[in-house]
Amino acid sequence: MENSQVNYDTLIPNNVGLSEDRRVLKALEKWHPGYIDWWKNMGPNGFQESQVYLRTAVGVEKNGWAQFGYVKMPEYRWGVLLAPQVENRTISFGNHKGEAAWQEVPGEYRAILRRLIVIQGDTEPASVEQQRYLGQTAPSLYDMRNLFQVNVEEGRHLWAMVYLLQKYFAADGREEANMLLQRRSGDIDKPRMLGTFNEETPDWLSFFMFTFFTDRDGKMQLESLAQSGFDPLSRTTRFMLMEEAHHMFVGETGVGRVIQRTCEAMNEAGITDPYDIDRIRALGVIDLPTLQKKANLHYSLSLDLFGSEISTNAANAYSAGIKGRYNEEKIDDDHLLHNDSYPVLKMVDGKIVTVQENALTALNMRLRDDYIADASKGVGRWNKIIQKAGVEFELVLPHTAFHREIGEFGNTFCSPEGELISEDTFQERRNDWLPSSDDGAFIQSLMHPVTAPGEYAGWIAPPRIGIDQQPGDFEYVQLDEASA
Ligand code: BYC
Ligand code: FE
Ligand code: FE
Repeated sequence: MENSQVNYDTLIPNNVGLSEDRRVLKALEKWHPGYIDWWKNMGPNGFQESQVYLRTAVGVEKNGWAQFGYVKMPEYRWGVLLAPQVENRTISFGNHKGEAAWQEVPGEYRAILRRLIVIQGDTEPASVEQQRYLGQTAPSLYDMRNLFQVNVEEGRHLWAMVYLLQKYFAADGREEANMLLQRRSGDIDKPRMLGTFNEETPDWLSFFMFTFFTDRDGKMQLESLAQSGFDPLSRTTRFMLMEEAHHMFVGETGVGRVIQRTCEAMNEAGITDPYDIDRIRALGVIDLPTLQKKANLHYSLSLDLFGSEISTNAANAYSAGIKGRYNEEKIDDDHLLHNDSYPVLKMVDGKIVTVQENALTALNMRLRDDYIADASKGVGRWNKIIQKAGVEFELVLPHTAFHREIGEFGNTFCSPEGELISEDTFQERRNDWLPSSDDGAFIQSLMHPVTAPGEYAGWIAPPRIGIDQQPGDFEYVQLDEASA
């Protein structure tokens, strides 16, 4: 089928006919060395000469797009891959509902589209920067390989957005593409655009929580952009979503394996009280209350990524046909939302209440609700592991208003249970609810690299199956001398 096979003729693998599109090919070839520089300076620290068992996309069809093999990360075939074009696709929501999807950028929506593409693009390299030192302390070669797989794919997601900027936005697109390589996570002068992407990912538990909670925001945002009337954006995000599934797998199974190991160690030692923290930590595993605190942190940071509950930006993007809802086509309504309302959590007279708001301006809140439902299912699966081990403890998602920076609750203080409190009370209780520096130091004390094939650090259980069906002692990363 046309467009389903990836062309490796040019330096940049692609299924968008780059070899016939000289202008865009040249622009991307010009951008490429800067990208490689960025990768070498800001990508994984060390391991650049190691052979890593990675999957690379060789096609874009649902089955059989991935090929596994050893590759040095700087030689990874980052490419421009769009999901196959849906013939006669029409726009399914907003003021252009029923019209043919756009193959070019409509002039009137140029600014809003560019902004969304730039924000999406900015998060991808940001996450690689946040995770760059983790290879040094990987609990196994399996985990190290998964980290690097996530990293190269986030790099490819940057390529995906840069292609759109170079192809459809001329000079200002080129400028934005360059800026995406200039900003740095956590840099005071030129930070990444969204708050969460300037936070640290200091240890592997944070990495797993991040891929569970923050990559899941990525999933929800990409699902909304996959609905876009701008067809190239829809196609590129649809393909990104296929890669995204693995990132959430890494997060969910990563935390799941930590939980499993902790419960096993408690059972072996005959410890039944999950709050017997000193004794549990002495076993070299991470106690469940600390896992809860890490979850509280990464969940609340991720909720901020949905923007304000009430947003005219979101309403405009929807009415313009640029950004839809999660599962837009499966929703049974008029897909215009002019006369609909949606329940929104708000601060009214010092209380948290539910208010019916215009459904268009409440779209961020709606997407956040969909996100919460999705994340809750994963937390439920973690709790099954605890239950099965016979330990009495339940992980819960904190209240939406807990520890927030953006939106309705950005200026309030709230307990994880949803009780509004004073700032003083919040500060007093902070270390009970969020990881303290002692918690951080304890977790850091466990972060010793384990690099023998088939071996795992004592704080995490081995995975149930290998990547690409490989056996337990498979050498997922062949360390080079500099990294070994
Ligand atoms: N931090 O109307 P509002 C991923 C700004 S993750 C800082 O409430 P809107 C990934 C906002 O920009 C997915 N600023 O919000 C995951 C606006 O500023 P301006 C990334 C923030 O626009 C893991 C002002 O506040 N993709 O892919 O409706 C690893 C008022 O905003 C924040 C996207 O986000 C914040 N948290 O919604 C790797 C999709 N929140 O314009 C990758 C594209 C808001 O007044 N982006 N602001 O200067 C969007 O759809 C929207 O821009 C947002 C915000 C949902 C982010
Ligand atoms: Fe991504
Ligand atoms: Fe991701």
